[in-house]
Amino acid sequence: MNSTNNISAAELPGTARNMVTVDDVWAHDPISLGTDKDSLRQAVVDHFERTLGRDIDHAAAHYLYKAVALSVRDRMMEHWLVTRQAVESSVPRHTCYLSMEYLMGRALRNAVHNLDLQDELSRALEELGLTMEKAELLEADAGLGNGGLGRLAACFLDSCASLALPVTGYGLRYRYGMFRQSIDNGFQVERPDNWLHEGHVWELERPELSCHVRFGGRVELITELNGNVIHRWVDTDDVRAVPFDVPVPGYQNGIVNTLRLWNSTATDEFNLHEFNAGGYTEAVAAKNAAENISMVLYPNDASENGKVLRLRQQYFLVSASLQDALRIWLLQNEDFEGFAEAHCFQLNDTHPSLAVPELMRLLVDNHRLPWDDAWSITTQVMAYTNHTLLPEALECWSLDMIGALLPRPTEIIQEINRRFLEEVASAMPGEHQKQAEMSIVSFDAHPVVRMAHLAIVGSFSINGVAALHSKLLKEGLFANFNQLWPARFNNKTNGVTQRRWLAYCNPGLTTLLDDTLGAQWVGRMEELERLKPMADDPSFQARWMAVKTANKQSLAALVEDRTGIQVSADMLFDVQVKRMHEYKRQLLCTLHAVHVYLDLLEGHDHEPRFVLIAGKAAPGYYMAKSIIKVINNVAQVINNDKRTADRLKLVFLPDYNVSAMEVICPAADLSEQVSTAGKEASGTGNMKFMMNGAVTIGTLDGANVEILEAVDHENFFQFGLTVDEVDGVRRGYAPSAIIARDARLKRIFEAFDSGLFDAGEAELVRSVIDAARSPHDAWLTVADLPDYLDTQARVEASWKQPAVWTRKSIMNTACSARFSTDRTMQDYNRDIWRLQSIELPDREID
Ligand code: 26Q
Repeated sequence: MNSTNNISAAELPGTARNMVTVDDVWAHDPISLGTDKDSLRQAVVDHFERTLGRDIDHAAAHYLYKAVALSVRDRMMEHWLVTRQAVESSVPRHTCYLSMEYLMGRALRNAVHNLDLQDELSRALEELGLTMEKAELLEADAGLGNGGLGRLAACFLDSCASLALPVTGYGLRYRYGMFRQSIDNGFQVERPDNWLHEGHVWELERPELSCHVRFGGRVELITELNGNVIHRWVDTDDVRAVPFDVPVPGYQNGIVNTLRLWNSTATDEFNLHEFNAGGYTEAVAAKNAAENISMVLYPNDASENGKVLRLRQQYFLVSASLQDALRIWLLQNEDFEGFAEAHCFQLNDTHPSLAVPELMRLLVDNHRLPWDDAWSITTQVMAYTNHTLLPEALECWSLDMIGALLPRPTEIIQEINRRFLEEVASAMPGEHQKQAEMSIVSFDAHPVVRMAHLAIVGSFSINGVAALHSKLLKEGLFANFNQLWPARFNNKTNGVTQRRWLAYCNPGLTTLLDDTLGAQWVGRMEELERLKPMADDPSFQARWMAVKTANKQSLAALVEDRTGIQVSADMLFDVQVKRMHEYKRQLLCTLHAVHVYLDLLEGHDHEPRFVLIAGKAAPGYYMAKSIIKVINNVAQVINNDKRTADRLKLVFLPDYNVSAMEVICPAADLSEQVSTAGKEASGTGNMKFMMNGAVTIGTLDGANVEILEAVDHENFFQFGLTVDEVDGVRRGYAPSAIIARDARLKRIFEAFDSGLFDAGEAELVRSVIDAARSPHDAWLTVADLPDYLDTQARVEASWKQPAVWTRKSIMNTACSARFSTDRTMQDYNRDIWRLQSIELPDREID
């Protein structure tokens, strides 16, 4: 920026009413930073020497990444400022996406491509004797999420920025993200993910926008002179919330949206109070308690009930984010007239559902709105997305615990519930059972707050994440609510961003698509349909398979690097990567590998196959961890057998994360999506694989149903029980009878019973295998196994005919347009958010 400018940090936008405008800033700095090769090279050198104080010839590798990232960040800054001002000052409506998780992965490659810097920057680095690839690998993954839900939030942000939608992400800046997984003697071992230890180039701390969040204390009733009774929440332990902003660049459109992550620190007042009481150590300990809130991501992808720290995290996110939204509103408005029309808060599952009582509290207690006005606003702005059908994953908090931690929000929850139950009683007179079922606070001796009910009652929109999932929500879990408020329920099928999950992670295929279709497909996925006529063209097929083979070689290198196991790119790459969970049935895939292995030993030939499994188990989920051990035991036997070495390999790849998936999904031939029907809400890995030309073997579950609809049976290997069949099979389920009548199953289970895969852990292995053989197995693994083995045989028969297989592969990519989050975001925007796209000031964008 020009040195003559006279704008101080305190005057920057968002801090005061007399805001500096973009035009003011640019009047001082009319010349944007150069994006040509020479400017970029100079920028990298300057950052090495001036920002980082290193000598380019002798700098530790990490500084190379940092200097490159800072140079890219500089070029994002002015776009960020312009976008922020456009959003805060001129868009009529804005969405705040509230999520406990954002699984962003690495940022550099995405930023470089979205700013269209890749060619010039590569050339600049080449002149410095460096490469982009090398720089990129030095960035730590931002793993602030568990899996599907967190990555979905990241894909949403990318698509919103790319569509110029005014959407801000709000989340927590966890000091430790998703744990790092290593495998020791076949067992999962967790290590902390200290992802910030070398600093995080992409975040900007904004202490001037900090706010306080209250905990504990008690509620005082005060009668004012006019007779009004007001509630004062007093004697609280306050925590300071400090925002760190992360830029979210759109795809070559000049937009840079914001992900605002809250960091918790102690407040000065709080310390002072303790110090005055002479309690130095208590004060330091209290500071710890405050800082603890954003310390660590809970590594469960199904709710872990009852942990007070988790509740503190949820309220901290919600309170800080809503205070922020109200602060911004009040910069330009005197009251809350028009607030509802200008906002939407999208709740990513029930985790932020305390937003409902918190917005009420802020409006009623702090801003003195009458209850009915505040409720009208709240129910016009909140929208809830459900991500699970598993009843055990529905969040409930003990009323006692919430009441102690959050006394005033709890009173508000109870008042919301009282009014809601009145409404139910008049809409469904005499149906006491239903009233009890629907109540936000359960009617038990030890009442719990049902967070899904709180979210539903407070929201104008409730959506599931795939067509089947949304239908099952309406018919099952939320049937009573659907009867009361049918218009609130809707479906928004998930997607993935084709930029990260195709264009950037699969440059080989991108080049082929660019050559064939023109580069505009990246912004308009429907263009991929034009591949269909080429699906049988031998020369196109040859190019297609050459790309796939090269990608398989890259994955093979990663596998060898991490596990020492060598696999050939000629093998069928059969991949199941996702969180470890019984319902996802990694066991099916493993049992099939055992089947193939035993076949080979008996002299029946098979096509060479590489089975890759990866995923993390929640540290407290004993069964999921045991399954990892079983997979590793089986892998150990198979991979050490010279007789089958050129035919079969089974690998459990440790530490699955976003960056690993960027290497895995371009290399897969077969995508395993084999959950018990009715259990997987949507799945999104299924979409990443499909886009990259993998063929799915899958059950009719989640978004698999829509993938099948898009590609047709010819290009999808469907098997297994349907949702409608599952309950029938459960009654009188006798897995041992199914095993007894199928020689293949008998042989598999006998191999386990023989101790072949025990590796000194007979009891553990037996517990996993016996669970699958139990009539109480909720996941019906054995019920689906015969059809699964048959279907794998059909897979192999197709794989034997390269032209047939390649056609399926091409058709999968060709039909993947509807699984872009660009489509998903347009659906949310049409039906829920109703945002206008951001209009940037009329000036040239590089
Ligand atoms: C809740 C309370 C306490 C501790 C942890 C949690 C918790 C955290 C994460 C509960 C659930 C999650 C994550 C759930 C998740 O990832 N669900 C997946 O969401 C995807 C995106 O919609 C779907 O595609 C998957 O089907 C669904 O399993």
